[in-house]
Amino acid sequence: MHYMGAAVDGYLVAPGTFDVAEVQTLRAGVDSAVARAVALAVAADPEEITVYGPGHRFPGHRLQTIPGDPDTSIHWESDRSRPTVRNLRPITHLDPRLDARWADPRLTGPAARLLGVPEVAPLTSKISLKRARVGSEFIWHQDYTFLHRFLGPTAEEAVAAMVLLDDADSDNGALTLLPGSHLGGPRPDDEPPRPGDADPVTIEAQAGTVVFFPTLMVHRSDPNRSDRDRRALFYLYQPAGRPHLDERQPYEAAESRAPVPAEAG
Ligand SMILES: O=C(O)CCC(=O)C(=O)O
Repeated sequence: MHYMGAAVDGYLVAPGTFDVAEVQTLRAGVDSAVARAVALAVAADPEEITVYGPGHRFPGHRLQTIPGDPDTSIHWESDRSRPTVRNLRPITHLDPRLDARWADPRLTGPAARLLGVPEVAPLTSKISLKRARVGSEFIWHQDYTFLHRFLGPTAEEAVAAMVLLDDADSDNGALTLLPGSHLGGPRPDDEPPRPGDADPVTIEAQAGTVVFFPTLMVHRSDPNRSDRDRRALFYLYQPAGRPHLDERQPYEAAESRAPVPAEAG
């Protein structure tokens, strides 16, 4: 396996981790899982949908938990005339083809390496669909911010394995990372790179590539301005022996359990 990204940068890029057939299987699993969640969501009480107002960083976006599956939330894009899922979290429990990959050594090996532990366990999963022409941007953020609500400071002990389900480039909203930013501790959402930070790196890569990065890694992505989807499936790992995110009680005040974006960006 060829990895790009030195340890000091904090991330790893593993091109060709999944072959074409495996990517097709994951796409089919995602399609089925999203369809299942959407079918449940349409039956939901509209009162239970949080709509972000004009002052919010995602104005017009809606966040909805799934009836009967309250730990699962859909984040909708803003255009209501064409309801489009932006994110769904968690997702792997909704399809066995997605669940099957948790134990894949091509994911667990690099995740353990980045975390510096012998074994890892599932923390949570998510899909970022970034649909053609519709998929919106992710602002600069760290996944740490969202996870801290449940895990407290140990939220820094987790790694995302981002599996590209489509070729990604700057036109369709490829991920941009701030190398080395994981070493500088938590930062506010939407804060641009600081003087002294490394230059941002946009990961243009083919479907089947996996990008591994820790929760303190600052990252963002542009809207999808192309006619091509840019789907990415995330497996988040933590050191073995710790409970899944959905089994955790909130770390902070009780109100932090209120619906929060499936992602901070
Ligand atoms: O899909 C992307 O480009 C970024 C996703 C992300 O940052 C997140 O879910 O926190």
